[in-house]
Amino acid sequence: MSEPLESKITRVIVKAASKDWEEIAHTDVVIVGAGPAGMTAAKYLAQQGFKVVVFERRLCFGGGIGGGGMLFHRIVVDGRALPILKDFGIRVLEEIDGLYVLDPVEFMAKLAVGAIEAGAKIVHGVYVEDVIFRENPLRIAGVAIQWNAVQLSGLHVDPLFVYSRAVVDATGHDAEVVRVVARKLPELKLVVPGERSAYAEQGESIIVEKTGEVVPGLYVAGMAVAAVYGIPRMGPIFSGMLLSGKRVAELIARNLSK
Ligand code: 48F
Repeated sequence: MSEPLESKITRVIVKAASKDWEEIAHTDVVIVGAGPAGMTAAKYLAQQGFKVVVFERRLCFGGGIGGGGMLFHRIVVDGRALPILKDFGIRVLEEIDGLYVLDPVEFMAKLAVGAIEAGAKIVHGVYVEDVIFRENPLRIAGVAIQWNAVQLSGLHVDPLFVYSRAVVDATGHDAEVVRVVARKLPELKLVVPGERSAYAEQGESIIVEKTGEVVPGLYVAGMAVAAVYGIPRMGPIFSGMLLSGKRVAELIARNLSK
């Protein structure tokens, strides 16, 4: 008797996924969060040949993009982001008063396509709950992961680990990974003040300047930078997110190639 389709579906999915996870277990770069900063970093790293995995706790990508500005279905960037939009094939709908208007749905879809086609792997439904560290000298060497569904259920289930040469906290406004490190590795004396109230022009530029390595092996990009350094928020203008994602990719590529 030939194998019933039901058992074949199960067997094929588990076999293919297991093969994938064997690859994921040891990677070059783990990016936490599939928002604009994380997906931009993923593309620019993967296209240089680095093995990149993005863990996203939700079952979709885009982070804060999808809601536009207070659910009005448009977002904006300034001129600094145009070369990055070009790299991803994202269209500018119009220019109004020096700001370039984008469709958020196209924006998030094409960021994801760009990252995936460059070779990055985006894994949905996975929550990063902790990091791996090594001593002498102290460095971050990967993450502890859990199914987000397990995390939400409150069940006590031990995580699995992914070892990596670099970890990027691109978790947005809460800087979740850096906060865990600040709490669990107190010898680092990290203090995470949280973002400041809105001052869009300042936030847009300081976030890009401060993007980088917080602790050896642990980098921060996007709004997580604002939380780590107490930088003002800027609302639905996304140039800083794209530039921060690209900048963290350049820094990691340089450090890992040394
Ligand atoms: O929040 P998010 O879009 O961060 P970002 O890339 O961009 C911020 C903008 O969207 C916007 C803004 C710009 O002007 O103010 O808010 O810095 O994307 C962060 C993603 O990380 C996921 C979360 O679900 C979201 O999709 N995430 C957060 N914590 C974890 C996580 C975690 N511990 N594990 C896995 N995913």
